[in-house]
Amino acid sequence: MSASCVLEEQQPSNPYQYQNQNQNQNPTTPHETRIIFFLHINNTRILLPKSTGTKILKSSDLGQKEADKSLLTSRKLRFSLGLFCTLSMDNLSLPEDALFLGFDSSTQSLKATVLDSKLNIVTSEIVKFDLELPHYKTKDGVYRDPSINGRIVSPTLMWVEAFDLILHRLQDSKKLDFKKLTAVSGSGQQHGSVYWKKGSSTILSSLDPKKPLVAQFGQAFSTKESPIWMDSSTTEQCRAIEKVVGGALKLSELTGSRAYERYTGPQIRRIFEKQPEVYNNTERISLVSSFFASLLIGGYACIDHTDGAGMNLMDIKERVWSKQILEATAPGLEEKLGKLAPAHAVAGLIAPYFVERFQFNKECLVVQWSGDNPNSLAGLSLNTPGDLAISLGTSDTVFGITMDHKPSLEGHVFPNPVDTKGYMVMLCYKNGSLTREDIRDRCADKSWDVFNRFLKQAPPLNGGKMGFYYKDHEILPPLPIGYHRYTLENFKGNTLDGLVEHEVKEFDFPSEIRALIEGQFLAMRGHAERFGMPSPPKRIIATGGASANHSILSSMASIFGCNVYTVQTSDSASLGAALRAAHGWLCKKKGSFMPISCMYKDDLGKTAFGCKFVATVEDSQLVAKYALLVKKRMEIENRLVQKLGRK
Ligand code: XUL
Repeated sequence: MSASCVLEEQQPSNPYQYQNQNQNQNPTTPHETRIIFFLHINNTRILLPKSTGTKILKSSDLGQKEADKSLLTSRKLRFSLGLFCTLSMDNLSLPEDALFLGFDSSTQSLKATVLDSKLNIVTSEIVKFDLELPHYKTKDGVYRDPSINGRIVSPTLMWVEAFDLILHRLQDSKKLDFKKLTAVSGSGQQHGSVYWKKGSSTILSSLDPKKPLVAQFGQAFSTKESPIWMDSSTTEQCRAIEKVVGGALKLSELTGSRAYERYTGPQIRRIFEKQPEVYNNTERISLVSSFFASLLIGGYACIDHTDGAGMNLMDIKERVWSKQILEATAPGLEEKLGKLAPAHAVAGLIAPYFVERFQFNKECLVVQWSGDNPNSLAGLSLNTPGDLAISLGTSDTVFGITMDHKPSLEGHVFPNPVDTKGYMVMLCYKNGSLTREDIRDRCADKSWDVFNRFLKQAPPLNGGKMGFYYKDHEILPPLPIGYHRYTLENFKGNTLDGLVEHEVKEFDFPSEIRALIEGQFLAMRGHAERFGMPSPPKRIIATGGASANHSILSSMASIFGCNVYTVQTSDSASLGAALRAAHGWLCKKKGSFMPISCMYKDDLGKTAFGCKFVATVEDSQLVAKYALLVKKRMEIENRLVQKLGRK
């Protein structure tokens, strides 16, 4: 291999990046002068774990033939790909006719994507829960419990039946030769949990291939309803856990997040308190991700480090369960959780059930499943700290990467699923696509075409009309259900001085639609800046259902002040899972971790992971005006939180 490489040593582009704004630090003082390393292989720029960069520099300092000394002094180092690949690829590649399968078990559907060894999509499938499994009577894939404020669950068995269905669909489509499947992995909605009844490991390990899965798991769960990420019924448990460990910031320092209602630890504590018989009758607690991995290996799979960080139970630095927090959550919990494993690790071989029933290759590896947002990070090949991803799905999320964990009272830090050293940072909004659909149905005749027409009809900045739309209890900010609308009198976009806002009952339809879309992005930008994410980002990669909507993406570009890109499929989570399946297989073959970016080789553009440019900043003055609106919005939002927010 003779491709040219450059090692670039760089200060963080934004020295305040990921600085915790909640500790009264002086925001004008850079908190560190840490150096990050990028490796350029032909046209691909890869963020290296700090230690790898240092190692390469050291080996070159010591006189590696490949090193170009003159560039070393200018803080750039040229060397042959061979040097880097001794640290990573060792000439490993995927077998030519191998296939890799990735699932995504999300709130409203189960999806599957198959990749070939060139990382192109072979086929994909989807099962929509409400539509195709109507006997579970879910709405949006969930039950909203009318008797308990904020309680939202999904029927665990529905996920099992959806798995039967999607596997049969893949088989019937004849587009997938199961024998060629070399590895499979998956993505699950984060935080959701499954409670395996005592004795269920025997059910898992002795599945009868003549029967569907759903017929065999009817009695396997100690509660038939899995709490999911939309649940907000555990505020009391959150405060109690934070109190025991020394406060919200302390918990964030330990686990990557302060206590959040949807996080699995508070959910487990609630089950222990309110349904002790369920807790006592449970032999294993899985996340949605490790639950599906368990089905595939016919035994309990570990929880991976990345999804494990969405539980408020894992020590994020050491990547082990925190004994102190386990004790603060529920007794005897460690035994019920099993072990943790890195996201690239192999969970096990495919169970005989799948070999016999679907003709999987019996050598097929099951790579650890992880959360949906971490899988999206892999699917969007996000590997540069200045880039942000925005996922517009049932939940909206904003995420990026960093090499450090700074505790904060807002947002989340998870281990990076495709880099053993780095972290993923994220903000999450509950009012995503379901709220957009609610307003589309009410104001735009249930039609996206009408919605887009109205969005274009109302001018950018919306003549000073601003809305806050919470169809469900919001996560960020922690506000209850409710819609709040304001008009900013005489807003010209030049100053906030003297600006007065008036609360109003309603807007005309075009203004309502623009207020919703602008409001969602203004909030994201305001929170992202407060959390220390890059501002403006170098670029945004958008994904999720609404990323197919150009009018929405063009608003995103104007509000964030940067170019917006998308990838080939809006389902980046199952795509990322298929990529991680291939990555896990390579790591297993190599016997150690290798950077996932080595798999793209020279040309990301020839794979399913190439990015497509979709929207740009058309008017820089508009970006400046939006900056003022962000400020105003945060002011109003703070007041709403003071008045109505969860305590
Ligand atoms: C992330 C979160 C949601 C779910 C959606 O913290 O709660 O994005 O992962 O599936």
